[in-house]
Amino acid sequence: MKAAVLYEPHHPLIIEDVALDPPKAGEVHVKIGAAGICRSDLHVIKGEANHLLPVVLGHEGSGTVLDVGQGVTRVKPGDRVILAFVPYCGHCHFCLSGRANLCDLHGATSGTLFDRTTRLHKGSQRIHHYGKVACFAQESVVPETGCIPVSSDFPLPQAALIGCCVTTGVGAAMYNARITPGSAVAVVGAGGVGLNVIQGARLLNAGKIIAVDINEGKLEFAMRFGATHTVNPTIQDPVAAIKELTGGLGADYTFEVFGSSQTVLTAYNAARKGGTVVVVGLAPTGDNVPIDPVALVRQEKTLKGCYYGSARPAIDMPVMVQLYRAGKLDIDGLITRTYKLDDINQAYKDIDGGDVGRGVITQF
Ligand code: PAD
Ligand code: ZN
Repeated sequence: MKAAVLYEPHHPLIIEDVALDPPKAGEVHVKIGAAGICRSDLHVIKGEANHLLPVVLGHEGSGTVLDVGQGVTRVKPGDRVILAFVPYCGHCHFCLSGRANLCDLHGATSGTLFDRTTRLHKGSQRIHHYGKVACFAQESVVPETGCIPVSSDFPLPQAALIGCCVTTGVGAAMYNARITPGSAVAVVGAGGVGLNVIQGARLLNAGKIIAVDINEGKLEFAMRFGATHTVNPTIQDPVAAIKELTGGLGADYTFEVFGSSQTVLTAYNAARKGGTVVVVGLAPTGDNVPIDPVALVRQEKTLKGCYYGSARPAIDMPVMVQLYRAGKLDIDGLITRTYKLDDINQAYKDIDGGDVGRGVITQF
């Protein structure tokens, strides 16, 4: 089957035929229906995040079950599924304490399936699976717990986006920050994930929602998803501007959704005393944020990370499906470009070049 393989950072993905072994016990063979273009894959392509190579990237996916391995009970052939990039083992401390997004076994087996082997290979060369999803391919084999069933009339591109940017962004607002009605919110980075933080804040009845981005087009687009104010750091100092918009206090909640020490610091400094700073973006490996520990104490800020929207995919993705169906989450409007798998390198140029919304591969 055809897949896009990354052999080396800073090199284009190679579209080629690779072998995909049948699913083992507890695994599911899926025909990929849609795959979103997210910056997390780009971090690997640009060498900003380390990963075992070669790898089939793609972690924002959806598809249809082709066949299942031994013992699989959650899905059957023909089912439509959202693919979760943190499937859960169900046995570790974090799974058992209700934080399946932090599954230990998943972290320990990064790049392979749970049994530490790959189903992907080319001759004798093993090819790794990004996020145990590896959806930049015609087909994939994924853990059963990485399959979240949706009804067969649910659109595949929208399902794919629930697999990452929607759940990550809305979840950051809803499950991690737990924004209270009327609060002032600032979101640094209004890309695919940031727009979902913005619409999550709108859903939770935030008072002010300030979108911060260096790209004017992204700021305009963010207004459609609920931003009430915009700040462009290339034109004004973002911290001063956010303070001015919040009566000199700073925001109750700030979110960093780009991935750099600079934007983390902006989010941190733009939060008011007692405010909450949620870091969603993945900064390059080795990047450090200079935070004054005494100010942290005296200002009682809360600084926290948020992985996969602090969501429990099996429980919370169906919530995203319901909110979309009820017209409360706009996923259709997020999808601004569609691509063929063959055009994947162009798709990554487009996200890095500043195109608004989300691109999705719909033809494999
Ligand atoms: P994206 O490229 O669509 O959006 C990033 C946005 O940041 C763009 O609109 C940029 O213009 C904007 N930006 C760049 N520099 C600045 C700056 N200095 N100030 C303000 N805005 C700026 O990316 P994305 O939305 O796909 O991903 C965003 C980050 O979230 C990225 O680091 C990705 O790896 C991470 C991510 N984290 C999780 C998680 O579970 N925590 C999941 C998915 C993605
Ligand atoms: Zn993603």
